[in-house]
Amino acid sequence: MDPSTAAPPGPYSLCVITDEQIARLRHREVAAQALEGGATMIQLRDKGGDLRSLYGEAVAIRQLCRRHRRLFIVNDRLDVALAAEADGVHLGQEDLPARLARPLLHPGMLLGISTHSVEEAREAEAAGADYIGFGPVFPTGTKTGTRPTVGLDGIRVVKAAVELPVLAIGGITLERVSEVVHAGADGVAVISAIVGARDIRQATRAFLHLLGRLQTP
Ligand code: 3NM
Repeated sequence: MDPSTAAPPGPYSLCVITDEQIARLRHREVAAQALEGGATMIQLRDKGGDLRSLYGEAVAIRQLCRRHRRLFIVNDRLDVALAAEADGVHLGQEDLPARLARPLLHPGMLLGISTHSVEEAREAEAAGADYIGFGPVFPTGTKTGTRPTVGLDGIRVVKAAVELPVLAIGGITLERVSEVVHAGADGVAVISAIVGARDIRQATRAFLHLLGRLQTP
């Protein structure tokens, strides 16, 4: 297909989630390369570092995302999202519940919730989430202690149950994007297939190119 006929990517098309261990780069460097490759959303995710340096990474990535006009989301840390003036926060099922987090956000800030079942997806929607992550769609070695895989059927079922944009997550590779989008996902959230690639920029570009073709009506 002629790339000029592909639809522009929606804001939730391709969320690249940073991981310093996998990339062996700082969060801001992962984000910079993913943005150059066209990622539509960056999620800063750090399970171990100290809060002061996380804040520093968040401010740097916020500036990069503003420059590229892309969304910037902080995983887990509502305080860091607020302090760094991120576009939103992404919370898991073990974090502050969505109904408590929502009123703490500034008006217009995005709230994303990790969900693993239709029940959790409906609850997130009722609590005022703007989008959900749904997974793990496929087995993943990136996150330990994940719930059972939801598979492509899980995406179909959750899309029928909620109106919210659904970002498929967990084991998403370039080879699997097509079936995930055909199952109804509004976008994909990716760690290892992009952040672990030899060339993050190029890997992001390949995902975006494919998503653009698949999402063109
Ligand atoms: N959340 P990769 S799966 C961070 O199911 C995360 O909620 C998941 O990494 C969930 O793209 C996952 O390398 C890891 O599989 C995604």
